[in-house]
Amino acid sequence: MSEQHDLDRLNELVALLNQYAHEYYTLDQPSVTDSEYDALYQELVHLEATYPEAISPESPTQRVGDTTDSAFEKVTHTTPMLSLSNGFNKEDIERFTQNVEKELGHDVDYVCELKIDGLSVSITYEDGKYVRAATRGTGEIGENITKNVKTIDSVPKQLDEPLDIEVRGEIFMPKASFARLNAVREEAGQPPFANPRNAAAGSIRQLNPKVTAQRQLDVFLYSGVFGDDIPIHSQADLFRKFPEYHFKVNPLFEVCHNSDEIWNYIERMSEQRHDLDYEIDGIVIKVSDFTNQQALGRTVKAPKWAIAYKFPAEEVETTIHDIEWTV
Ligand code: NMN
Repeated sequence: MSEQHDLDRLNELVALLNQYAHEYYTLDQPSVTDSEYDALYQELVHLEATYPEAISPESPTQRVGDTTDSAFEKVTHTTPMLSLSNGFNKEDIERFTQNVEKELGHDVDYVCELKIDGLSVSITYEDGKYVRAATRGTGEIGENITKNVKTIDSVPKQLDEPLDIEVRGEIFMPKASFARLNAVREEAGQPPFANPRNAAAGSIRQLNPKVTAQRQLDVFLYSGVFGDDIPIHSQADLFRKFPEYHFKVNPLFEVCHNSDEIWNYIERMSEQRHDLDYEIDGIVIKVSDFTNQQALGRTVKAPKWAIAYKFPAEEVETTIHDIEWTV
């Protein structure tokens, strides 16, 4: 293929993926499946590696999410909310652990956790009181969804101690709530939601929090921004100690020591995933120790101390093009 052909394709992919990101993040109406999006994204990553001078700041590889032009008030994140680099097979996981250990010069503990298929949220407490919740948005600026997140029962509104802390995690709709919601909608002659992620995103970005309150959303928290007054120094600490603060975490995390143990966790969870009462789309692997995380740093859009393994597309995947969308 000629260089011009490659560059034309590169520009075409930037435009196409930006359109898909807008449909997915802002409109809550994706027109392609995640696997289709991920395959095009990887094609772009490879073209940009060959032609680094053609990388534009508008490229989806250079930015998080989509622009936030919705009716919601904007919130500036004090610490950016990043994306995660993706992996698709055992070799990608091995490359990740090799890079980490080469960069740090020693072995490390990793924490494996389920990648919940919902939408990221940041929740801020001041003096122990729930004060603000925001979507990830562009990673720098999110949407203010304080009133909507307040309707989720598992989100504490008052902590036992007067702490200043921001917690982050994933809002999702359990499969049972999703089935009930769609049954009610069909009964009422309304079009069903396509999947729990889409239903959760549509429900949390309602201008009327009373609608959100009826949607039975839930949350799993997996990170935080806090000071030395909170004795959490690693991802493993965080998962063990968050429940003491009434922050809900997913209990199925495990500490692993190498890529074989990580792959074993991935294989076990791939088998169990359909028995869970919420949807997951992969496994997140993080270097556990916060000092090691800091030493590794970040790329323009993702931490270098974490990777998201994405499950392969399933044969029975719904054809997204046939679904009528609504929020
Ligand atoms: O939002 P982040 O953390 O960057 O995650 C990206 C993932 O979100 C992608 O790997 C993809 O699976 C999904 N996504 C899907 C679409 C779509 O149109 N189906 C668009 C953008 C992102």
